[in-house]
Amino acid sequence: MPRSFLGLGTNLGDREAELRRAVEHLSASGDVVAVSSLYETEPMGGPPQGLFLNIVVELNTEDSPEELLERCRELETMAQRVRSVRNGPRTLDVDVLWVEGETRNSEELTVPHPRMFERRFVLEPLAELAPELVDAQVLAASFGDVRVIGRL
Ligand code: PH2
Ligand code: MG
Ligand code: MG
Repeated sequence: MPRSFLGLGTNLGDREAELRRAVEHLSASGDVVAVSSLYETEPMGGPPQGLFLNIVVELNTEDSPEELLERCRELETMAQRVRSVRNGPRTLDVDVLWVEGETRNSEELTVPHPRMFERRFVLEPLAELAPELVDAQVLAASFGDVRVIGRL
């Protein structure tokens, strides 16, 4: 079964509850195989804003990148995400990071995620679940402070 990785982030509302709800909803499909540690992370880009919580979730699924994107959007809608400022505060952001054997380059969807290799808030949790996907030098050169604060 192909491996896929989603990145989840939140810095508005009850951040842990948002992540827990999203993981529970994903898990209902039966294809969640791993959840990273819980990271508190420095906001990268956008206006001055509060610290994020970030995790990476691994799925074993035949879902296409487009189907995964649809699942991500459904989770964001459930979290009543409002899109105003680019890279601004959000109750929940769910991104398709990497899908085994698949690449996309469309207006709607770029896979692997185009900015994942510069963001420590993605690479650190991803490296926990799939160290072979994260080059040590790329990780060392990535940006933003992150720290593990526990597990969901
Ligand atoms: N998401 C962004 C932009 N900046 N910074 C952190 N720490 N965590 C995020 O999830 C995040 C961000 C765009 O989606
Ligand atoms: Mg994002
Ligand atoms: Mg997003």
